[in-house]
Amino acid sequence: KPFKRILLTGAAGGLGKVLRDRIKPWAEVVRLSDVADMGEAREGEEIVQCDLADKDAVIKLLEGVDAVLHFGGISTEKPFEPIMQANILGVANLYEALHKAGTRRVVFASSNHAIGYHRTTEVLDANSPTRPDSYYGLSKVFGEQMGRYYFDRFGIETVCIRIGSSFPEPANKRMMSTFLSYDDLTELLRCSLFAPRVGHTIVYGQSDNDSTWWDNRLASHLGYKPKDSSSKFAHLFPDTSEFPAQDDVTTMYQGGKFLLDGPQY
Ligand code: NAI
Ligand code: 15L
Repeated sequence: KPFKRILLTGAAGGLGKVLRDRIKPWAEVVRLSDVADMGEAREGEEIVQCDLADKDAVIKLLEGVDAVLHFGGISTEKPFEPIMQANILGVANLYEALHKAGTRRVVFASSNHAIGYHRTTEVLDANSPTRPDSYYGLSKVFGEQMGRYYFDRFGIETVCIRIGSSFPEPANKRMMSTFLSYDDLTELLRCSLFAPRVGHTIVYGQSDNDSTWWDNRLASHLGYKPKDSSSKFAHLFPDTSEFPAQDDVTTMYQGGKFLLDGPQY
């Protein structure tokens, strides 16, 4: 198998559960971590339950790890304090630990909420300015920049995937543009782990949707070719009224309903 050991953080989460079996072909050992319970270790797995905010625990967690899929952390808007612990301190601990361990590559589950304050009438690429729509989005910007700093300083490579909406199917009309199928997510992770050189790459995690706000040409070195499209779910949203609706911020801005929240300091 290509890697001796890869680490998946956030293994008890929605995407972690989906990925647990799918990433097995890529490593002799898959180390799974989360602050929540992950059940028993199965064949070819190691389980390490810990809080990303616990520096000593994270330093141990990274020992012997060749590559990281970093999906752990808070995944929606919350007050600043918990975001700071899990997503800001957590990602700082992670990078320091992987530098100590000699780990060479990270795939970071960033989010569209790093750019959520851009309008849905714009098309963005990897060079577009970040425009976080929440403390959550800000913490993803921090994570992306942590990866950039550790690449410039130490040559540790990171692919930041600004995931759109990765669920079994789109839940609303916005997600027709942001949808990322589980198969395409898996393929994007595979490309991110195995492309020969990624440096510090920003890529938008989206399927081949008919409507898109994101242009991935600047990440073409990953070789990612999505196979799915949200179009097969179009029948779920028969309402053909204008999108974006000018009186509805959840359709005017890419971050959708995150625009309605916070900040709750
Ligand atoms: P989730 O909330 O289901 O999973 C996140 C996991 O991280 C949970 O199991 C949680 O226990 C764990 N976690 C939280 N705080 C922690 C801490 N302090 N220490 C250790 N573990 C901690 O979220 P989901 O949907 O599985 O997302 C996974 C990752 O992908 C997240 O980083 C999220 O921000 C990102 N993402 C997901 C999107 C989606 O559409 N599902 C869209 C954009 C980004
Ligand atoms: C995210 O970053 C969240 O983790 C996920 O729960 C969804 O809200 C997604 O973005 C989205 O924007 O649809």
